[in-house]
Amino acid sequence: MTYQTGEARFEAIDAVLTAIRGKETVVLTTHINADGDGCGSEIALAAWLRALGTEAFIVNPTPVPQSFRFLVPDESWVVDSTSAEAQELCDGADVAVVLDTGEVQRIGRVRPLIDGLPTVVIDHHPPGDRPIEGVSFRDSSASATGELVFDLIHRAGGPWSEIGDLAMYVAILTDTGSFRFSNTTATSLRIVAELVSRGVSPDEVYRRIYGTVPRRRFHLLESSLALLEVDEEAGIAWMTVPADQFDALGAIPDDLEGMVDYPRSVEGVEVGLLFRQIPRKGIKVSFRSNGAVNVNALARRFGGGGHVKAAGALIEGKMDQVRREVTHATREAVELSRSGH
Ligand SMILES: [Mn+2]
Repeated sequence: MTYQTGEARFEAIDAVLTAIRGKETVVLTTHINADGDGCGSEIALAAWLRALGTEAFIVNPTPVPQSFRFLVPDESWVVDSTSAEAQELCDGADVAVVLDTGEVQRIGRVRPLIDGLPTVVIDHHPPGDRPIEGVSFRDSSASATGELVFDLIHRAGGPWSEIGDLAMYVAILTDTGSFRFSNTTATSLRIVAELVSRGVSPDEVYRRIYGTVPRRRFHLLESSLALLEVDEEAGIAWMTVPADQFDALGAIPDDLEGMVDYPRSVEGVEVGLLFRQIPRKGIKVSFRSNGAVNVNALARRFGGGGHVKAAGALIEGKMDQVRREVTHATREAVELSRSGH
């Protein structure tokens, strides 16, 4: 666990503040297929930097998902990483900040863009095999990177902004599964309490994120649930997203958000898995653990990674074969945990 406490924590925050404060242009990025925490953290930090007079731009390896576009106050904040403008912007920037990941391969096409820049990492994932070099503020005990951005702004003494408060709230809300997952701590709740007291409306945010589900998502869920398999004895369950339905419905990766919670939430299940075929790339597997099994370690065996209770991997091969191998390894991992190892 990378948990910077006491003085070390303040030193890490101060080093980040020194690296990004008073700069003319800062580029912010996050991991491929940004989630609520990735988007929320970078928008909150961008809002803070902009309030201080810094030109802050978001350059992500993949577009900001539709469900989090409402956080972007102005389209000019976001620059398409495939555009010539992005290259020009990065060439002229003072520093790059990577949020919600610390791994080189997770920032995809943005990596060459920021290669020559001093880099700052703000992240709550356990460190991976290919860490991004630079000044860093990491804390894997934080529920969300949004918490770390909050700490940073707090240490800096503000300024706080309406958009920043909303973005940090969304970051923590989504990464804690609406304050249900085990990463929800007194600290996360204290932070969101402060955000709510400053004006964030939990009800409004909830409707914005969870009350605007495109209809196709229910059809995709329906056909995926039809493929739910449970091995009660082994304590594992898995679901497969049918590729033909995914295409026929015009679904996007966003539509799979939270789907792995279905197999995970089956009574008696320790690990839930979701399988999806990605054209020309292989099989994307999501791992969710109820606590006994470290799925970060499990996913790493297949070239992936993530958190102890939530991880993913992209595995080359055919669906049947990958599913067989992964469910086999998962059964073993559950068995091992049950035998007390
Ligand atoms: Mn996160």
